[in-house]
Amino acid sequence: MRLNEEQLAQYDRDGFLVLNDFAPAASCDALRSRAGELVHDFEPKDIVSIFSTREQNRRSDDYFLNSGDKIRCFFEEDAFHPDGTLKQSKEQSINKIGHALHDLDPVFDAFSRNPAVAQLVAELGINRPLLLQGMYIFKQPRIGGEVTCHQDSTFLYTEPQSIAGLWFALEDATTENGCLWAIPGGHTLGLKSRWLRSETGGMKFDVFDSIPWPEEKLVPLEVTKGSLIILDGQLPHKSLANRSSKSRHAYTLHVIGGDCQYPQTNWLRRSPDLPLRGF
Ligand SMILES: O=C(O)CCC(=O)C(=O)O
Repeated sequence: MRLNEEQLAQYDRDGFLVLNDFAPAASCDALRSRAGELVHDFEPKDIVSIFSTREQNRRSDDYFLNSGDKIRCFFEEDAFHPDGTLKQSKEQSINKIGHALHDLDPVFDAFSRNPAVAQLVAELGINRPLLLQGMYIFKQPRIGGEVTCHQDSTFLYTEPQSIAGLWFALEDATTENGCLWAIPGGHTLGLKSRWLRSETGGMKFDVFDSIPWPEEKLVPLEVTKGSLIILDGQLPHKSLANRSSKSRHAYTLHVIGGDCQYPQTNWLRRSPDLPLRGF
């Protein structure tokens, strides 16, 4: 698939682009099935890490901060009863799997490095692309947590800004089950903050602009299974909690330009044994 001039202009103007029917249903199902196996094999024991965008500082546990070059499962914030038991099955309690699925798992590797994805990234103008982050998001029925409004460059920063997020819908995503919302043109508002490693070992936010997002401008990006949403790294976007009985699985791949500087203060680090790779 080639992007036409109108689509490129749209991406430039809005900071996002929706491509319907990008991935065949069978490829979506292959990822879903593989994610199911990974969760099945996941033994929580005493590893209970929760993914929450509300409490980024408190949740900055080592299990999360060392997951940039691993495959790890994170629970939904609402997964547990007060006594620590799960409200739903383990399979319906995981918020996401991250963050090196694209390098460590053959099924996700093949999907991520499909020539159609490589061509698309080239057409977006990302030079010497490197695949930085591969993440599977479940948005579980009833307990799927809200992802508050943010810019991906806050968390994955390069100089100059080069990151693009590829968000693949593995199921239909609607306002009912927690689809993405975005502020058209919001990528031109500037980067509001960076989440970075502090000198003392933890994480901190460097805030450049504390004016709240104009959330009244958010529009829902309802898409069907197989659709791809491309997100500029500076585009403000969010997703609401999923209180419906349907899941909303998605796979996201974040790509950066290999000529850009990737600061070691970013949370996502790779061991020298697993350097970043392109397509
Ligand atoms: O899939 C979602 O609900 C949100 C994902 C997102 O915002 C992100 O990965 O940056």
